[in-house]
Amino acid sequence: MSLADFDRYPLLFGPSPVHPLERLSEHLGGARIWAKREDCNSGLAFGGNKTRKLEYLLPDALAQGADTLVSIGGVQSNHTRQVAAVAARAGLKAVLVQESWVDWPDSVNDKVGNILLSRIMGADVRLVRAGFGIGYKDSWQQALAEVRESGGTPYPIPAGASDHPLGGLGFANWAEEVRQQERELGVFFDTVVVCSVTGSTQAGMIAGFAGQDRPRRVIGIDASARIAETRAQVEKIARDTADRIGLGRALRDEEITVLEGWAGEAYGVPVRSTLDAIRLTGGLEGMIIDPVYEGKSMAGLIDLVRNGEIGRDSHVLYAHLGGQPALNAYSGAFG
Ligand code: 5PA
Repeated sequence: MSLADFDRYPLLFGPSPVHPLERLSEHLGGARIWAKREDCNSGLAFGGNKTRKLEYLLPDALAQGADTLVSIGGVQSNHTRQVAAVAARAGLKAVLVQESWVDWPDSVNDKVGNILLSRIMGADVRLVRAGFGIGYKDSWQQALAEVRESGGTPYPIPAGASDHPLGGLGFANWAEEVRQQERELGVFFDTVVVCSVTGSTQAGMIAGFAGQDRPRRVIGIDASARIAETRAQVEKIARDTADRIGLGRALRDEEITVLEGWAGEAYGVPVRSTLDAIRLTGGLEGMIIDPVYEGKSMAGLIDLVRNGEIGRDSHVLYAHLGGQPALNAYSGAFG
């Protein structure tokens, strides 16, 4: 099997845009930094990385005769909002379990941003009190059982569409897209920086790039503050995806890099470096990033360029994975 053998339901506008971040590169005074924009990859509710993953899960859901997509995330999950959009687009129902993953004292946290959008799109949004965790949760199993009991046919999508046999394919395809865009642009990105939490974004990239001729670094930045779990999940999904798309060799350990240091104390809670990265990127580029994910991976990129870990002659591709709607629940952080 190769990637091309898997069914894909087109949900994106086409290849997501790639462009240089010139003022940020100048400001940092090192590597040339570019961005590839999953935040504007589609017309579905502000897009994001899950829309791309769901291109490969949706055909499977339809083939199984499912009528309801059932998924899970935090109250301000970007993933569940994208599941709601994809369900609407495909004429399916969505049941979304929204757990209290983040201890964030904002009075409109469960009313604005992602959860508001999911409600607008007609999803059955269920608030459940339970802490952060990327594994299979009871609340999700229960939602699946309830859909079955009421005569529906659920299609289970785990957190971030990650721990799913098809979860890594979307970003394996992203790697192929990058290769084609590089050819058109006449540039080679030796380093890719990406935020990791449930893992299949980075894992898919690793598996996809591993089949290309020129090696490059894919640097994952943990945003969950649980580095061992993130690393294990990225490794598992990368190896599984590599097998699935017929890589024909085992991934080497050094191909799997997830760094800690920018997540702060807890998932979903921005720290100083997160807020600095958000302001810097907004102020220099007009590019908006969020306080849960991209602000943390950008903080990582900034430090790695400043300290020379990413060299001056590097061309870095920053994967902008979306997530801006959550900013509405974080106004207090920007006073
Ligand atoms: C998310 C995830 P992975 O989960 O594939 O590692 O991607 C991390 C990530 N950036 C990076 C943004 C904007 C994201 O939304 N979000 C989750 C969600 O519920 O929204 C799956 C956690």
